[in-house]
This record gives sequence, structure tokens and C-alpha cells, in this order.
Amino acid sequence: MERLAVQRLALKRLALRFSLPVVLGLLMVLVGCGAAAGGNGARGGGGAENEVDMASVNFVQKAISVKAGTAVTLVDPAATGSFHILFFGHNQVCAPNVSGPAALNAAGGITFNAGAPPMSITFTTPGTYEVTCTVHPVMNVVITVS
Ligand SMILES: [Cu+2]
Repeated sequence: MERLAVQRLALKRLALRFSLPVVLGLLMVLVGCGAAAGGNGARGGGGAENEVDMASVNFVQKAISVKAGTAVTLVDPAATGSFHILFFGHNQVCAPNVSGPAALNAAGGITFNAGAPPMSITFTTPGTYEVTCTVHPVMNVVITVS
């Protein structure tokens, strides 16, 4: 009898230990704008010009300007980056912009982990595009395409 009680207690502790990570994992999945998981699409090489760098909780650049048809390279450095999910929008609120690259309108957005290969996306239509991260409250960058 005593042994059974001890086993039950151990099981309970085990369940508690695993429930928090499971809940956190589910929350991470729900952070995106859409239901489906995104992942990275085509990735291009880096380059300081027309580059947007991600830090731990924000973008390094607050705004950049590029010519239409130019690729913007998104970089999440291994040493200073973090986990990010990027979409068109502001302050974690998604605002799809069909004039912009499809990847930033996709259900899962663009997911980055620190040290992920840089990703280049091309803006073909002039306009003002704001990109936000759904993980971090005030992580925004404005990309002006002329
Ligand atoms: Cu972020």
C-alpha cells in the first residue's frame, strides 16, 4: 500500500514537471497570426545594404528605405538574435498587406531562430510597409519602398 502511494506521488510530480513546458510549447505555437506553422521560404545571402537585423526583443533598424524590386535581407544573428515571428503589422498585431511579399502575409509568417540563415524578400510595389514581431510587444520596423 505504502509503495503504491509513493508511486502515485512520483507520477503526480512527473506530470507537474512536464505540464509547464507543454503549456509553454502550445503558447509558442499560438503566438503566430494564423493557425499553420510557417517556416522560412527561400533564403538569400546577407549584405549590409538593405538589411534589417533582429536583436533579442526588437529590430536594430527602426526604418529603412529601398527601391522597388530590391531585396531586403532579414538577419537574426546567432550571438544577439532571438526567436522571432515576423508579419506585416504593428505592435504584435498583424495587418496583412497584399502589396508586399507573400511570406509576410502567410499564415505562419516568417519564423526565425537566432543564427538562422538570412532571408531575402523582395518588395516590388512602392509603399510603406510595417513589419512586426508577434513574439515581442514593440518590435517594429518600417520599410519604405519607392
Ligand atoms: Cu521578436
